[in-house]
Amino acid sequence: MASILILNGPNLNLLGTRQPEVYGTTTLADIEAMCRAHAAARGLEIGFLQSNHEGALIDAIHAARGCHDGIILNAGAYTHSSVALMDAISAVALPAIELHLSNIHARESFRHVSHIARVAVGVICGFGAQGYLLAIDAMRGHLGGAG
Ligand code: CA2
Repeated sequence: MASILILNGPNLNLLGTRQPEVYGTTTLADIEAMCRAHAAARGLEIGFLQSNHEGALIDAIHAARGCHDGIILNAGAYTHSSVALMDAISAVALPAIELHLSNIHARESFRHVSHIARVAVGVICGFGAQGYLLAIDAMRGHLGGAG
C-alpha cells in the first residue's frame, strides 16, 4: 500500500483560530481527519505531522525515506526562505508536492518566491483545506495509481 507523508510547517497549528479571512475556519485536526478519510477510501496510508521548527521538518523529511513513497509539504513561511528544506527534499529523492491553503501568488511579493517549487513535482495553492485532498489525488496519480 502506498504511503504519503503530509508535512505542515510553522504556525499551521493555529489554523481555524486566527485570520479566518485568509486561512479559513477549518482546524489542522479537521484537515488531518479529512486527509485520513480521503486516503483510506483510496487505499493509501498517510503520515500527518506539523512542526514549528525547521530542523524537525528536515528530520521528518529524512525519516520519510524507506517509510513513505511521497511527501506533501505545506512548509508555511519556510517555503519562501529555507534552502535547507529544499536540500532535504532533494536529498531524500522522494516525489514532493508543494501545497498552500492560500494563493501565494495573489499575496505579498515575498510569498511569490518558493525554494520548494524547484524540487517539487508540482504546486497546489489557493484551494484552502480542499487543496490537501487535491494533493493526495495528485500524488496518487504521480505514484501510478488513479489520478
Ligand atoms: O497558504 C499557506 O498555506 C501558507 O503556507 C501559510 C503560511 C504562509 O506563510 C505561506 O506564505 C502560505 C502561514 C501559516 C500561518 O497560519 C496561520 C493560521 C492561522 C492563524 C495565523 C497563521
